[in-house]
Amino acid sequence: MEKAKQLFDLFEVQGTFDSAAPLGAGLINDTYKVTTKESNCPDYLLQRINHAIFQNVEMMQNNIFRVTSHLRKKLEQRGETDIDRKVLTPISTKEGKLYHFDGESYWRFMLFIPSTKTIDSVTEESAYAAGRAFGQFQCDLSDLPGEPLGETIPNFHNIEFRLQQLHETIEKDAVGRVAEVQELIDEITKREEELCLPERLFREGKLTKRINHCDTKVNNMLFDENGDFLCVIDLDTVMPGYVLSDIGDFIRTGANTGAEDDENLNNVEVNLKVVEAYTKGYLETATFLSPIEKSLLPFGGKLLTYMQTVRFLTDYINGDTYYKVKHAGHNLQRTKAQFKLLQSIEAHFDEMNEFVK
Ligand code: GN1
Ligand code: MG
Repeated sequence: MEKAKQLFDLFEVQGTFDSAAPLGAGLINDTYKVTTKESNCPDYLLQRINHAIFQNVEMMQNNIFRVTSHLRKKLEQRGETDIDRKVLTPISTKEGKLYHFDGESYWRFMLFIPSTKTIDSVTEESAYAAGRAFGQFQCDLSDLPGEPLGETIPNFHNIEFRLQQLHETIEKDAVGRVAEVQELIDEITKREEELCLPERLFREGKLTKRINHCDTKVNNMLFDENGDFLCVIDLDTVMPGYVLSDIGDFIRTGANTGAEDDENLNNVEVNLKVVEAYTKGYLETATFLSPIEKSLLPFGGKLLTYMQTVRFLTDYINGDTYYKVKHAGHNLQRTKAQFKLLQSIEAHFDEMNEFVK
């Protein structure tokens, strides 16, 4: 609390600090809501950036600044109202920097968007809205002027790289967990060739990189009191990648009938209605797609679910150094739930492809 107050005074904020309280369910950064005393001053979102994961904070904050400024301009051009609730607003320090480093941690402030909710499970309606929203997001950013955005986490959604990390982790077997997960490793290995397709297409010049959100989990969208879509949040990983990432991560999270870490694997299935609704919304606004990108959209769902299986398993074998965990087997539980979802996607893959056609 004392810390939050000290930080508050370093940033270009309005009003007087009242209180700070933890907020949200992110697996990476620590987030607080900072409330101001005055009712006519905004509240703020304060975050401690996970510097072990986001090693180039300067680059990340610059990306976010460029992206939010560009999105704001697009909203203005469309004559939208209530723009402060439809795009994030980063707050700079009194010295004009987009973050503050206190010698140990990196901190940033954003405007808090009032009267919103996030959702953890979607209906067909909200999936359609999300599809439109993320399609619009990519479309709006497709003409971002200037240099390409930086890769805030190099090779973030590069499946060849993720598999290489997994194999190195298996080699080391740092905490002796490999034997226990051999079956899962075999399942992953069996699919390597198939799932590395986008990287091959990229090398052959058939697939391009565009600006992606790269963390299109359902809970990274804000809705208003009526359940209408407002704003895409968590822009830390906005960077160049394949459009498959964004539809894929949405399918992985929004079209899962269970939880990402569901203990009961019977709960976990792909919800085809949600896939269909999202795809429909997305194709309406993502008007820039090439035929090959379009045809690979369902593959995106498969790829991102596979990639998350690989990433959770890698972290489990590595002794849980990346994701926050609630108990010792948490990453393994997540791995199993993601793998179950992958199997369900595989079983329904033909139907998913029909939606695009
Ligand atoms: C992390 O921070 P959060 O919870 O939005 C992760 C994503 C994973 C996700 C799995 C920077 O996202 O890539 O898909 O957990 N973000 C980073 O839930 O690694
Ligand atoms: Mg997030």
